[in-house]
Amino acid sequence: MLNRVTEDIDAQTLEASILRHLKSSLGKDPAHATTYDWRMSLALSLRDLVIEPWFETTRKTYRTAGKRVYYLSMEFLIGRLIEDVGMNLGLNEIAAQALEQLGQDFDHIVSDEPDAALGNGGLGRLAACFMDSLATLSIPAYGYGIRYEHGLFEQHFENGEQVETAEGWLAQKHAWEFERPEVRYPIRFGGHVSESDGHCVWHADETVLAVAYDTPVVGWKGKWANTLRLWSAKPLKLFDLEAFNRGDYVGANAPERLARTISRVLYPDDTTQEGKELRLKQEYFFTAASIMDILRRFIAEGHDIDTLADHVAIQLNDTHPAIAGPELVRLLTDNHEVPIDRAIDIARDCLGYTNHTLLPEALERWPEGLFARILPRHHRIIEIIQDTHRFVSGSHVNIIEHGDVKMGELAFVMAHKVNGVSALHSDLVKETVFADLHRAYPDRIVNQTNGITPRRWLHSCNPALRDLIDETIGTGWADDLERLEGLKAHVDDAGFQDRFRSAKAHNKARLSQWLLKRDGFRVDPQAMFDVQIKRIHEYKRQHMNILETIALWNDIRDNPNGDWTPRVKFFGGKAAPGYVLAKSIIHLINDVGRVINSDPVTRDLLQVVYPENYNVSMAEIVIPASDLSEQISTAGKEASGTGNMKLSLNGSPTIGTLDGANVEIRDHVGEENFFLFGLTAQEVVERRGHAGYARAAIDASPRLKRVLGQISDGVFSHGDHHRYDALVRNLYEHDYFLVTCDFDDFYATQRRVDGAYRDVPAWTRMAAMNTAGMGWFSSDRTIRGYARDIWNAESLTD
Ligand code: 26Q
Repeated sequence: MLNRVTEDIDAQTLEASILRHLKSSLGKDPAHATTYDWRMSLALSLRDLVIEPWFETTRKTYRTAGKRVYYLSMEFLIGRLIEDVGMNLGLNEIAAQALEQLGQDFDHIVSDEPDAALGNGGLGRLAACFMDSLATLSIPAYGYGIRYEHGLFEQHFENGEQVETAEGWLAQKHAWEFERPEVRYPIRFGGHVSESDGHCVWHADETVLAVAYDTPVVGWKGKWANTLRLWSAKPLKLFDLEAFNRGDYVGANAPERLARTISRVLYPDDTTQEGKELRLKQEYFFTAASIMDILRRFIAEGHDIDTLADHVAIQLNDTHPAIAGPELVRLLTDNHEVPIDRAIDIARDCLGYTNHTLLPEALERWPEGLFARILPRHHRIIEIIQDTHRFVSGSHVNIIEHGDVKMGELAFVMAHKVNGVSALHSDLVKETVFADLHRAYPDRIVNQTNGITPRRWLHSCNPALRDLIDETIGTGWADDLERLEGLKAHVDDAGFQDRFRSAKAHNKARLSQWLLKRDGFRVDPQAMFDVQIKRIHEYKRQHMNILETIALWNDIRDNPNGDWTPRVKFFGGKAAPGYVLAKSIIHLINDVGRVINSDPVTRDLLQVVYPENYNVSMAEIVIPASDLSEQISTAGKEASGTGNMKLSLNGSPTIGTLDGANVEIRDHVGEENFFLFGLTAQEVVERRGHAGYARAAIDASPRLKRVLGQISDGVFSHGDHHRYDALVRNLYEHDYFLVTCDFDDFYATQRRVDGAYRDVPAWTRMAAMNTAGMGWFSSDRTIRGYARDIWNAESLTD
């Protein structure tokens, strides 16, 4: 079914449009066009078709004076857009025909597009899924972020070790954006604050311009298109002509260099936070520009400033934009004559804060001295916010403490709702990080379990399964995902099972070919594809997974004629460049892979694959091909996870702990379709109280002891006995993440998986029950929850 905008588009019109763009936008004759030229022409042609719904969205939004949602995020991990936009417009087949007429291959053109990798992992990808759902639900919304020149670094392996190189997606023109040179705000830093008759004046000593770049975000069937507005930093003064005339050629470029630094590069850390000045400047830069833009739009519509919260809902994606609170208070008091107490109340009514982590080392704090130097006016405002909060609530919790400005406490106090991202996580937020503030504001913390967009993560990335679902329960599930329940009636049907298995086999063959072409690596597509794809972290326990792999290898070698289930262990993910232990885990996985993959005894039973540079586009190939989803974090540490949802939705059962959204996934797909193991969050806390728990666990597990001995003996490191000293010592002496305690249960559960996988109909049923049970995890459901419980925003569908 096509929609209003695109129903009159056929292959001929699209072909003509592509040729027109090739000529007028790219300045190329078809005879000399490169893949880039064709790709840009296709993207621009599709972009043309989004403009009308985009304008219509704006007109509708202005007509109904409803609330607008503003999603502030340091990260938007978007990936590629051609296929995504094409899918939403229902035009991918037509585009493929048009290109074929032009002698071009659609898949080849599509894969030429660089990923927009403006994020580290889960948090950034969640923001992208939310933008998709906001558009699909016709909720007037803007995403605000930074237009980084360099997205997340590219990962290469050199002798098995991660090395990073700069990513350069903007080296080519970005087809989807519109530069808005007229939408610009001066963003000030530093200086001092003076006071005259009760009025504060901030005399800054550095100013850069924030310039807007807009990308339309079109929803399902092209009915609605919101805006993703990314800010780029430009110098106020383009060039220091005076310095140039003096002969100071380097100095002449200084203003430009200084400004551009701010939006130059995405910080590649996704947990440990270092108080880096440039990071604070990035946070303030994009937050201040966004708040100014929001206020400008509000005032242009002629509303009274007192009614701001009736028209504006601002969601903070973690604490990274938490300076939004003080900035809004500053603008209301200093520029709009609102008394400060009232300004704080208005700001709070507008703001919501989403927490994504309980790890103490990940909670943002800034040295007060640094903070006051960069943002002196905000520093004062935070002191007033703190006093007001303590006075009103009677709470003794401070925002500024031990010489640090604590962004979590600031965001909490300045938001009318604070949410966790899974049921377990939200409970733990109440019990741990924000226990005292929860007592002071008992109605503030709510839960909004994460979700994923089924358009990108099933409809688009898994055409084989999509077609089977369409034929089994009809279309209409892509924006009403709970319809997948309808598959349950078919999971025991032999015909359905056959087709479900062929879809999986097709996707496994696709991944195998991709790997062979890209890395020259050959995998056995008959084997079970066991997949762990996510950032590398101790708490995610990739090391437990590779230790289990070694133990399995040992057991196969001890009994090569045993009844083994062939497996390919897939790993994918990057480590923060400064995270030494995570990098050591990567090195170990690659070392182990090298040894195991060249062992003729086990070759047909066990392989380890770790393709370089895991990103959104790789996820789109790997996830549909997965048989088993590894979600094995230490209970209580993974706030939610969203890869767990993508894999289960694509018919890949989970082996996992009771952590994050795993708990709810298990409830939805049924406990018999989920391989549970490991300590619970409560047991984890208890176990940490037992002195020497790690050594005790190792002593009780001959299997684990042997594996650790092999690593120390240099079996995987060409005889180098010391390569993994730190890693092994950490497990013996510390093991904060309880790898040693969960190891045996993990190993035993994996062997249960082996058995289950060999019962082909039972396994197929289990995989299909995963797909059928995952409807609730659509990000459409999540966004409806935010709209209802936090934003009080409406969907404007007609
Ligand atoms: C902070 C300060 C300085 C530099 C970087 C950062 C920083 C950057 C990214 C801190 C954290 C992040 C990303 C966190 C993240 O991705 N968290 C994940 O969020 C997902 C969406 O809610 C959850 O599903 C995951 O469980 C959670 O780990």
